[in-house]
Parts: sequence; C-alpha cells; structure tokens
Amino acid sequence: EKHEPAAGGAGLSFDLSDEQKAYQDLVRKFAREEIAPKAAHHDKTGEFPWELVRKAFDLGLMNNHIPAKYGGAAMGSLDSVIIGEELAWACSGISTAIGGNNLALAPVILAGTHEQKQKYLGRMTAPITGDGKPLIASYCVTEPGCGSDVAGVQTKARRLKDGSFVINGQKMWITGGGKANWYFVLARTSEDPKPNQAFTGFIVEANTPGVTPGRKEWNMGQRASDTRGITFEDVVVPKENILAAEGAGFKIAMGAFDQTRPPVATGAVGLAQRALDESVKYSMERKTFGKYLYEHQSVGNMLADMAIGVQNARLATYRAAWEIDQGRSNTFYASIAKCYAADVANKIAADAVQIFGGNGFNSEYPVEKLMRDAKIFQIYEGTSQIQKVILNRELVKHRKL
Ligand code: CS8
Ligand code: FAD
Repeated sequence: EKHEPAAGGAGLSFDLSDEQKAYQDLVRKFAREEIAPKAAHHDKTGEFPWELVRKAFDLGLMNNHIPAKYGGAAMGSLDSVIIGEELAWACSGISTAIGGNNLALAPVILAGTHEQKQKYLGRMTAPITGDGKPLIASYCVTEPGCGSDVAGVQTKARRLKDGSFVINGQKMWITGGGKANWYFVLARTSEDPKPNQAFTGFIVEANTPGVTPGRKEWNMGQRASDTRGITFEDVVVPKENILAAEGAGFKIAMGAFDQTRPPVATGAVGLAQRALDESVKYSMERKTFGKYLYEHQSVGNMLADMAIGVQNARLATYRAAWEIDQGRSNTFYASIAKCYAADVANKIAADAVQIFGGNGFNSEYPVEKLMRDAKIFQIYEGTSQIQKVILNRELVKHRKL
C-alpha cells in the first residue's frame, strides 16, 4: 500500500513520496560510490571536483529549483534537502561545490524578469556536450568588512546617464567565486539609512572588464569548494541586469536566505549522519578492556545522543523546507534548522573523533575531516548567533497579546 503525503500539506506524514525515495536512492548510490572515495583527495589538494560536478549535473542534481519553463527540474525545497543530505554524507565540501549554484540562482528565481530568467537560468540548464563543464554562478554579498551585517555593504553602484550602473567594491568568501560564469552582486545605490531602500541586486557577467577573482582561500574544511575574494573595479552593468528595481536588493538577498538556509542545514544533517554511522561501525569493531566500545555505557550514551541530534536536526530541516513548499514564510523555521543542525553537526563530529581515540585525530580515518568540515555550518549562510538574532525578532514580531 502506498502512503503518499496528504495533498496541500494537510495532516502529517513522515513518508517521502515514491519520487523522493527514488531520488534519495539515486543520490545515495552516486554519493557513496563516487563522491566518498574521492573526498580525501579533494580535501588534501583543494582541487575543484569538476568530474563529480559534471556527473551531478548529468544526474539532474544541480540547479534544482529552476522552473521547467527555463529548462530546470522545478524541484521543491524538500526534494532539494533530501538530495543535499545524501551528497553531504559523502563530502560536504563537494556537496557545497555542487549545491552552491542554488544560492546564486535564488535571487533570479525570486525576482528576475522573464528575459533575465531565460538568459541566466536557461544558460545553467543548457545541455553540455563532450567533456564540457557545468556553469557555476556565485552569490556575492559578504565583504572583507562585513558579513553578518548585510546592511553594512560598502560596494557601490552608481547610475550612469544611459541607465547602466558602474560597480566598485570588494566581496569576500564567495563560494564558487573563481569558477563562476556570472554573479549576483549586492551593492549600495543610495545613502538612504533604510536597508530596504539603499541596496540593489545586480547580475554581473564574470567576463565583464574590471571583475577580478582573488586566490583560492585555503580554509579549515570543505576544501573542495572554491572560496575567493572578488574585486569589482569600474564594472559596467547594463540596466537590463538590475533585479526587480533599484532599492529592492536587501529584500531579495534576505528572501534568498529563506530559500537556502534549509539546504545548508541539510548539509549539516548529512555530515552528522556520517559521523554517527562511522562511530557506530568503529565502536562495533574496536575492543577495550575485553568489550566492544559500544558496550561501555559512556560510549553508548554518546552514540544515543548523536542519534537524538541527527533525528531532530533532520526533522527541523524538513519542516523548514516544507514550509516553503506550502508557499508560506519559513524565516522562523529556517533559522531554527540552520542553527540547530549546525550545532548538532559540530557536537557529533567532535564526539566521533572522541570515540575513535587517537585514530580520530589522524587523517587516515574519516572523522577528523568531518570535524573540520562541520565548523563552517555555524558560520556561513548566517552565523549561529545571527540565526538567534533572527529568531528573537520573529518571536517578538509574532507575539500576540
Ligand atoms: O543582516 C541580516 C542577515 O541575514 N545577516 C546574515 C548574513 C548572511 O546570512 N550571510 C550569508 C552570506 S551567503 C553565504 O554564506 C553562502 S555559504 C555557501 C552556501 C552553499 C550552499 C550549498 C539580518 C541580521 C537578518 C538583518 O539585518 P538588519 O540590518 O537588522 O535588517 P532588518 O531590520 O531585520 O530588515 C531590514 C528590512 O528587510 C526586511 N527583511 C528582513 N528579513 C527578511 C526576509 N524576507 C523579506 N524581508 C526581510 N527574510 C525587513 O522586514 C526590513 O524591511 P522594512 O520594510 O524596513 O521593515
Ligand atoms: P562577522 O560578521 O564579523 O562576525 C564575527 C563574529 O561576531 C561571529 O561569531 C558572529 O556570529 C558574531 N556577531 C556578529 N554580529 C553579531 C550580533 N549582532 N549578535 C551576536 N553576535 C554577532 N558570503 C557570500 O556572500 N557568498 C558566499 O558564497 C559565501 N560563502 C562562504 C564560504 C565560506 C567558506 C565562508 C567562510 C564564508 C562564506 N560567506 C559567503 C560569508 C559568510 O556568510 C560570512 O563569513 C558570515 O556571514 C559571517 O560574517 P563575517 O565573517 O563577516 O563575521
């Protein structure tokens, strides 16, 4: 008997649809058979995983949310987090390289005109011939001087007589920054103190004169992902590349985060599940004092706490994604999922290292990488502290006396 989720989100079901289960199986196989064996190589070398990105593209696992009209699979947010968890189980650095596009595409999907979508989304889904590479797009908001405080963005765009804009400024920590074909760029277009008036979102072609990506940053973890600073010097952007309207950029940037925080949370869930799986396996192989590790109560308790964390983080993430799929604001749930899953992943990865003992501290075993990879989940896409700032505001905003 089939148990499909109730239509329109009515009722409650923990079952995935048949289609979602099929996707999950497909991605799990790809992730475990092809990504996992290459994870250590990309971690050690920092080489961008083009081959795996291409394979993910061919399997339909990239650019998930592009509407069918523009050649995409038009997946829902829940579909996307199911895929993301499986990819991150194998390597969250490679899954960030594969999934990063979704962040750059979100502003265009949310606010682009038909022409902008046709041009910039259509290009992402166009068939690739031979051994060509999938296109990468990047989301440029953070700067050397401000990350949490988006309203502190200093990059400026000045309107020219013909309606085009000239952008000057510097962005920092841009995922996919050295590989991108185009960028979403948030720039200040007015001195208005209200964020909702002061900023504009632009689509900038990477080959525009004056766009210069910096060196690849060598990060603590997720080293397969390309992270760079980017300089914009007298970069002229045609007026056709403004998203929505002058002054609408801040809301677009925030709207994109609502869409992309659940996929980031799911990366943390995948990593946490991996750390749990590795810990259970190891504790059933290694003996001390004549017993398997899991038979020592304090190790068993760590495993149990890991399972509690993974299950709850996954539920929070599914909820945050599901809210979007119901067409409702998910800001509150997205921050809960992002914050909780990131914290759980860090706790579980650190405990996995503990369970592995000395081996846990060594790069021949998988868990030290998990611990390094986990840290970024508490930082990018809004730090854990910022998720709590958002939650605090949401609680006060929705309080009814
Ligand atoms: O500054 C905001 C914030 O979100 N900071 C965190 C920044 C962040 O998350 N950066 C991530 C960069 S991208 C990244 O890391 C990629 S990692 C790789 C991913 C790979 C994927 C696989 C803030 C702290 C929430 C708010 O800042 P404030 O300056 O205090 O602004 P507010 O007063 O709250 O809001 C100003 C106006 O904006 C409106 N707003 C706020 N949130 C939203 C949402 N949707 C729509 N509109 C929003 N969520 C708000 O209502 C205000 O509007 P008014 O009309 O002025 O009242
Ligand atoms: P800061 O804002 O300087 O914060 C420093 C510390 O102060 C943090 O602990 C923070 O939580 C705390 N803090 C700040 N304000 C408050 C407050 N109000 N209350 C309590 N605590 C506070 N950005 C992009 O635009 N695009 C990308 O593709 C992208 N990818 C990234 C990939 C990587 C690997 C990294 C490292 C970063 C990436 N980022 C990207 C940037 C990322 O979103 C920011 O680093 C992050 O939002 C934090 O900003 P910050 O580094 O400027 O820290």
